[in-house]
Amino acid sequence: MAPHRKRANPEPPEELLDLKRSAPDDSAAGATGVAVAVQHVFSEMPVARGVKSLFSLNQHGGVDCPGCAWPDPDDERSRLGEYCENGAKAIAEEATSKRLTPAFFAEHDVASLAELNDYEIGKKGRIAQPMVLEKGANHYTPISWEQAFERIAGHLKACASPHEALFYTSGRTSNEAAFLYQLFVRAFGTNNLPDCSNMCHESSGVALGESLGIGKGSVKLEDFYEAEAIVILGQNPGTNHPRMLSALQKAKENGAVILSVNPLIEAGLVAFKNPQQVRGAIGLKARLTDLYLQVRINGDLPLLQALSKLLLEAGAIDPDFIASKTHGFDAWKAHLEAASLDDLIADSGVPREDVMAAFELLRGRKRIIACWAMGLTQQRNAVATIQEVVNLLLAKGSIGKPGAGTCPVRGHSNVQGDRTMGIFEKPPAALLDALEREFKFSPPREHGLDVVDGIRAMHDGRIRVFFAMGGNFLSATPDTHYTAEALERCALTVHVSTKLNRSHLVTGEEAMILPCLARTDEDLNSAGERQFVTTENSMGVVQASKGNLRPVSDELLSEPAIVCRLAEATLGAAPVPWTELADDYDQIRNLIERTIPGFENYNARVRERGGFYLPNSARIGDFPTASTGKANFTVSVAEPLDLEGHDFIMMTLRSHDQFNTTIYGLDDRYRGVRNERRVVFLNEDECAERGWKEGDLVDLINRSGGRERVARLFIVVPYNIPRGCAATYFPEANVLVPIDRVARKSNTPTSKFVPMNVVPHRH
Ligand SMILES: Nc1nc2c(c(=O)[nH]1)N[C@H]1C(S)=C(S)[C@@H](COP(=O)(O)OP(=O)(O)OC[C@H]3O[C@@H](n4cnc5c(=O)[nH]c(N)nc54)[C@H](O)[C@@H]3O)O[C@H]1N2
Ligand SMILES: Nc1nc2c(c(=O)[nH]1)N[C@H]1C(S)=C(S)[C@@H](COP(=O)(O)OP(=O)(O)OC[C@H]3O[C@@H](n4cnc5c(=O)[nH]c(N)nc54)[C@H](O)[C@@H]3O)O[C@H]1N2
Ligand code: SF4
Ligand SMILES: [Mo]
Repeated sequence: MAPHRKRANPEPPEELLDLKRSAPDDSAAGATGVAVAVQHVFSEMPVARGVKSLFSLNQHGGVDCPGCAWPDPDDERSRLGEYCENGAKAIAEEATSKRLTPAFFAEHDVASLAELNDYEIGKKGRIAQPMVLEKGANHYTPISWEQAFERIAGHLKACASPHEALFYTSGRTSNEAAFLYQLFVRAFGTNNLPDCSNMCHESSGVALGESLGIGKGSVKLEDFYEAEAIVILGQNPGTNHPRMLSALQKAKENGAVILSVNPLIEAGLVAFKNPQQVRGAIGLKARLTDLYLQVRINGDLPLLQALSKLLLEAGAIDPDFIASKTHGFDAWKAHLEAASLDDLIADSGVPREDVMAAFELLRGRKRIIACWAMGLTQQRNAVATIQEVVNLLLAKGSIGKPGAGTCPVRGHSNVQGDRTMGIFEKPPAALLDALEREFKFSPPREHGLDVVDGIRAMHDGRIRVFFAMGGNFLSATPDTHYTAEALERCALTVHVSTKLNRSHLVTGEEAMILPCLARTDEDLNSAGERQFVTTENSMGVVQASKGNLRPVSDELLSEPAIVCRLAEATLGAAPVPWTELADDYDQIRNLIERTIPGFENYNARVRERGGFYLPNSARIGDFPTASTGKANFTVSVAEPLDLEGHDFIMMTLRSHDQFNTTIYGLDDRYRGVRNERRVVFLNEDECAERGWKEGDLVDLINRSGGRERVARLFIVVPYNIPRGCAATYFPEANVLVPIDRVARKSNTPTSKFVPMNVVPHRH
């Protein structure tokens, strides 16, 4: 750590606002959603800019929403709003006309900026020019792009080995930028390419790869309209994928039944007032969930096994599909036959009558879609649970035909595309072979570091340079204080960013912020032509995104330009003509076409309305698994609940007013929590038994792996949540998420299963 710098607090400040409570909502969206959306946009920018940004959102030829990865309809799109409340908030956040000038950084030192909460930090505006934090300095000062690239290149070249650098990616980065970035990093000589997926759907990728031979989901949006049943596990679409509710509504109108599996009764899953329909806007609700299974945290695996056991016993399976397409059925069947139904039901936490009702709903239905998100992926046995979802679908013959299949609902708008482009610390040999063929260099073959192992490596002093393409590494990762120490041991930390965040404040010896264009910004090449980038959504559709707003500063560079200039400064013009590429994204797409499968005729096809679908083997009933060449049933043993001596299991969630670590506002409207984020939801009866009342101030403590972690100053909110379970918001509670509790095989932090105790707050 630099000798003289004042240390910035890595955690959001311990401060309370003024909690207002109301009963949780029983439906999502509706007119309030629209009003809130518009209010967010117009509080950040002039009306004309706001209108321009909203009208191009998710339109053909317009901007792909920088919010979540939910797909747009393939067919005609409504001129008046193919977006949701949270899409509008994402736009408000990035298209804001407020900007952070050098004067701002001269006025505030890094330690005092860290005393602001994340909401306040985000509201400061867009970063307007490259900034450097010199060794020992307390203030960021301006630096020219030229000098910035020279300085970073100097640090990279000073590494004793390329493996002393770590290159993180968040999931908003376009295909073009991601492709160039991984190419640069591999030409530099390492596969140290951790990404936000490591904390997100990594467990899905591993599970689906082993079971079905492809790490992505198999369904298209249209499949929702043909499904007979949709099971939604560990996902809160009303907040995190709001336009999924329109798809669910349509599915329901076409006769699908919907089962929700969640420890919380989430408003968006219960019912929906579609703001794009007159009925919804005037408040008429469409009921969505037919059966709500309120599992205990991580009770999903035993629940799925109980349901499969019942389906097997009833013969409600598809023997032809099982015989022709799968492997391992007999072992799986034997395993479930030997298991005790009573134990499985008890372990799931779901009342027996609800399990039986779910069985009855699934029994006669053959076209089933299973959707899931972080409630399943961020568990120690996440891979096993997701494979149990697949087992059930396989037994029902419910993959590889219309109206059926797997739907891991992805988070960031291009997180899936970034992986397709090769942002992966464990690259497949075929990708490296293709790079070697095309670019005539030998890419490193040894696996690189993922997020958790990268943090450990920094902590051990094995990493000199940390470079982040987007994201907020400090606040998004587990064990905030441990991660802060890790970052502080680097010689240089660099962030390519749009907005200020806490990762810019807790840094290596030297630090830089490189401000980039965002999705909505106009991206002009040297001839003054507007360039577009491309992204891949959660269902494998690749489409164009063309920004149309004037950037807040002339000093912003696009992400592809930043990669090209850094690459040139570090490696020179070989093996890739970097400068030419930054000026013509069609050329980048030509290189992608030549090295990544599925992108034939990329430039032409992505210019067609709605883009194109990437090939998907599982969608067409082909399961090229490495082990057997068939779809694999897998046997998993439900594990005993391991609280490591603590009283509660805590899940860390998103409120309705945030995008990951970006805090749009202070309300979680659907859960009836307003103007506060430092809350802990606890079971109502347990609160009564322990004498805890709403508003009591508590500290939360975790002692996993012999290290004490304390999250101080939280407010008790008695809530409808299973006994022994608790919930807090991410990132305030990340200080408690132990770095050493990770999912097996995927190494994902178990952010939905944090053992903890609640004690009265100590001043
Ligand atoms: N507006 C908005 N949109 C977003 C994001 C955002 O922050 N804001 N983030 C984006 C990203 S990167 C992602 S990954 C997705 C995240 O989307 P989600 O996965 O929906 O996000 P979480 O808030 O983490 O919610 C997880 C849900 O899982 C439930 N859950 C927790 N533990 C369990 C369990 O053990 N079993 C079951 N069955 N359920 C459980 C919780 O009650 C909650 O409803 O959203 C994306 N979209
Ligand atoms: N406890 C807990 N921790 C979690 C989770 C959880 O559920 N619980 N969820 C995990 C999940 S699913 C994820 S995906 C990660 C998210 O981890 P990250 O992706 O690292 O975090 P974000 O908060 O999405 O990053 C926000 C920052 O990205 C920058 N940014 C925004 N748009 C752009 C852009 O267009 N270009 C560039 N270069 N920068 C941009 C802005 O500076 C902004 O401050 O967090 C994980 N952490
Ligand atoms: S559902 Fe997701 S991608 Fe669609 S408009 Fe809303 S935030 Fe944007
Ligand atoms: Mo995510």
